[in-house]
Amino acid sequence: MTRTPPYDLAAARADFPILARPIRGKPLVYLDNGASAQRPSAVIEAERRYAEESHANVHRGVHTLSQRATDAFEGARERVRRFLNARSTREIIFTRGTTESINLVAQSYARPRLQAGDEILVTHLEHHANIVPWQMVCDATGARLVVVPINERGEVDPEDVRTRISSRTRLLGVAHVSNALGTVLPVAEIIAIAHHAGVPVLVDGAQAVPHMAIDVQAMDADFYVFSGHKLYGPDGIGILYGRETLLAEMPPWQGGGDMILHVSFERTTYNELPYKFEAGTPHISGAVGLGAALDYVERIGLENIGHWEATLLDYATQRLSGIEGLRIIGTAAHKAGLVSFVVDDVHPHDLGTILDEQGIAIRTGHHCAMPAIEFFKVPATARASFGLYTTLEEIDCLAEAVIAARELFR
Ligand code: C6P
Repeated sequence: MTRTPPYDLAAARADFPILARPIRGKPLVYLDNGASAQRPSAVIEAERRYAEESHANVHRGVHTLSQRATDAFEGARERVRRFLNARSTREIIFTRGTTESINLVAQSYARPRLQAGDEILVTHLEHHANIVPWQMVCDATGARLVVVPINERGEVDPEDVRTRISSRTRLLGVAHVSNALGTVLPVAEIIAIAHHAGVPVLVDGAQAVPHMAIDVQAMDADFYVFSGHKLYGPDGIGILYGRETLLAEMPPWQGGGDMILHVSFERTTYNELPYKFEAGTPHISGAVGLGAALDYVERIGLENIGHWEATLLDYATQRLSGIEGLRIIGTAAHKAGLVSFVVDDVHPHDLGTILDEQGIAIRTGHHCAMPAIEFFKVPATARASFGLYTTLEEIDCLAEAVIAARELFR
């Protein structure tokens, strides 16, 4: 495998001002992109320009700024539609992020349909955001959560999805990429199996969108959710894609301004899609920043980014697995750009603290995926997650710092 990035990596790094800031007097080695990616100047500038030139509330005023703000906001919605290849902007709902998107589907799609004895299916490697909202609606309705197992590499066998689906299964929630293990799940195959049994599928795309092009029509997802901040965009903004026929049948989740057509004390009628699900003033500048982030990653090319991250993953796997006492957690055949690991005699939190002293940012803990981590019988892992600006030299820094930490604790 050639180890040359398919784009100008130095130029891409220069697009991210924070990467030039020393941390604890050392050059920053930012390997916590799975938690939140950094923002390029194009995103920071787009938000600033919006605030300086176009800000007002959306959908409300006849004045020029309100119209400009509305155009910017709705332009961002169309940008997201193209990014996901959704059929219509009516299928694109702005939310605060992945977590809120899943809660919206749990409360508005699942809860009104669930009866005692019904089942919601999830896999063993889900993030808490794709477990707890379902547990909450199960508690409220008497439905139950059924879990599709993972194997010792951290993979989900689609056949196990088939055998866990019953006549009571009402929805399947599945990650596209595991944040704790890096596994890329065969979501199109899993969706086909679920649809064969008449079960709709929500795909948690939080960890997938930064690494690969997404086509919700090709994969046939019913719901697809992600957050702006993991995709080089702002925090506090995210997306719920929903198939229009399903969204149309769902009641609003939150009530307030913008989601109504007419209000009286006797009866309120609701706005059309997508506004029915967007109560209150939205995060307008966040949507603008998200649109700029999508422009940015598509300019570099998601295929190019995925290609480079595969090289990084391959190199990191080689370097780390060569370290005595280090065990990689999550060894799926198909992984995205992150490595979770444990090191004999060094608690992951200690490792994270020691690495921080050298300007190296990794995440340690259960990564909000406790069942997945506990499956591997470890209390926590250290996780290095890569971005489009990660270099091979940064992986060398990581490996050398891990070796030094291990020496320290011996
Ligand atoms: N995972 C991580 O370090 P929010 O917080 O709503 O933007 O995203 C939640 C979420 C949902 N699903 C998956 C697969 C995720 O990875 C995350 C966020 C971060 O892995 C923070 S816990």
